[in-house]
Amino acid sequence: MLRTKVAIIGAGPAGLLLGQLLHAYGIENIILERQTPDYVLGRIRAGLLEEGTVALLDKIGAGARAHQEGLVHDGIELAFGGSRHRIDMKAATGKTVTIYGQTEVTLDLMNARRAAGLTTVYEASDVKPQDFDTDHPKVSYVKDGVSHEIACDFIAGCDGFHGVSRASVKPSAIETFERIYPFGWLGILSETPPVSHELIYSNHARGFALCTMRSTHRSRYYVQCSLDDHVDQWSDDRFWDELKRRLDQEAADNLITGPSIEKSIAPLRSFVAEPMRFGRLFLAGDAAHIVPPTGAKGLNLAASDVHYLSGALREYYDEKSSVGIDGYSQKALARVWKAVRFSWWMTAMLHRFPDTEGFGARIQIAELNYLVGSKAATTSLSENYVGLPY
Ligand code: RFL
Ligand code: PHB
Repeated sequence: MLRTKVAIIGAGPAGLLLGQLLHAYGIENIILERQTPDYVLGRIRAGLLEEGTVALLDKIGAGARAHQEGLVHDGIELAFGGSRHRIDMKAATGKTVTIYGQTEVTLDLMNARRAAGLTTVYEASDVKPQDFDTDHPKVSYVKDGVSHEIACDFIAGCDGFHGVSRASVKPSAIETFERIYPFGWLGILSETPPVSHELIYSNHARGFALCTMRSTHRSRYYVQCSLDDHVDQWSDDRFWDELKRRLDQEAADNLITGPSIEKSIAPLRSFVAEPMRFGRLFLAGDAAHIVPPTGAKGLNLAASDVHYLSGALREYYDEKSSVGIDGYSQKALARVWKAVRFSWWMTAMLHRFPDTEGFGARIQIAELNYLVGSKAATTSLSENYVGLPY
């Protein structure tokens, strides 16, 4: 039987970052991933990193490209009532955010892992965390039709929302909290320069829209859509037309359109599982919680979780202390819930809900006007958006 200290399930950002942090602390680990490396790299998801996330990449020596190629943003724009209003986050908090795609973060982490000679088993099927309520946990899996087992001290479930880790916990040990929103986001990626230097979040009677980017020549745009919509109902022309209608005149006039190179629909949900530790199994990232993308917090929460978890495991091995691992769940959840609240609030303020008409729409506009006109409200938005301290 193979043996390691920490068996990590999932080679998304949470699993890969955890693996490198543990390696930096001298704690050996193996990652098991269901998909191929190309499949993992092909998932177009997050685009915005908090300073704390970039600092973690730096800590493990994988931050160089994020600094070279990432776009540092000092603020965002909020569009409503036909005009745009800038929120200067750097002035409010002294902090910035970095536009750098999840695909690039994942690639940098994969390269760091390969350079360090650490094991990742891709295309591992039937992965099962076992005996984590004993002192001798193990993970079984099948690779190329052959069954294997890894004996370990701890299991880290970094396998996303649909993973096996959370599903392996007996239902009576876990409590979940969920809100499903009555709409989705239709996103496209195009090889076109972004319409504006900074992100534009738009509240519009036709629904929310977001203008973001991956680089100075690659744009990412989203429009709120119905949960019943299918991507094939959305031609590129229809998408561009709808986006323009949801932007202010200047942005609509400046928008450069082009063929989409990716188009997908994502449902929006808030979800938290409590606790995040079950004996010798820890959950981190999307395996434990989901936020709607409106606040750009998902990937950044995965990073703060694994920061806490790696620190707790370092304490366990270096100082022979269980204080860190005993406190992991509470520490992580305190930050998670603040981001869940922020993402829910941003979502509620910016989207059209079935009952937004009339009163609800007026309240949204009043809130947005308050936000851009009040230093206290601008600071509150900013400190959450750039990322609360770890
Ligand atoms: P992941 O990325 O889902 O990785 C989990 C990995 O586990 C593997 N896996 C398994 N492996 C072995 N056995 C099994 N049984 C397994 N089941 C699953 C999977 O194949 C996968 O490789 O979770 P992780 O690492 O926790 O990372 C979380 C982030 O991916 C996620 O929070 C963000 O993408 C969310 N998100 C955003 N986050 C931000 O911080 N900023 C953003 O701007 C942002 N924009 C977004 C987003 C997510 C979006 N979608 C599509 C959900 C925009 C969108 C549209
Ligand atoms: C993205 O670039 O994909 C992105 C940015 C900010 C968000 C959501 C998504 O709030």
